[in-house]
Amino acid sequence: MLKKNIEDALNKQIRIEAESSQVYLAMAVWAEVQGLEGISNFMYDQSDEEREHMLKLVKFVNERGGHAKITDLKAPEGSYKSFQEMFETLLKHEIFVSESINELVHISLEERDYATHNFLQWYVAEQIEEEAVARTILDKINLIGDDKGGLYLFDRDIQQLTVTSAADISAQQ
Ligand code: OFO
Repeated sequence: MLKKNIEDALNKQIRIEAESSQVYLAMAVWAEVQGLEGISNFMYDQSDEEREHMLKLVKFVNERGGHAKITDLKAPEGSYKSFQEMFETLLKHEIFVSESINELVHISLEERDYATHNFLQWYVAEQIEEEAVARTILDKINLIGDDKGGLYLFDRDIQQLTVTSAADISAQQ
């Protein structure tokens, strides 16, 4: 059975993951409107992944005798001055999510809830990867700057880039 404060903290994370899905969705839509299909598809896929992160938490809370809360969500920003700004926003957001997961891990240890602690390890690893991918993309975008041709090529290659960096990261583990 989940302790109340653990249940509340997990429910807070459910909301954060749902909001993350919305953040990526808003970015997917914006990139699509700008005509950059590769970036847009990447964002749509990430949005689905965030929904899965949320569902995993929902199932865990319910399986442990809690009640997962489905709440209203904060609307994400829907437009950006540039792709650079969009990816900066994204990296900041992922850092915020990592901090939130760290806080949850901390609470689970304080409460000696080792089942929750164990469950959260998947999120810890996932956040390392998501932050690394966001950083890699931002580095590339910063190099490209305002060069339209560079952005076009990047749009074509983004899927490959993220697949490669995820593979690099798992090879390091
Ligand atoms: Fe759910 O990992 Fe990103 O935010």
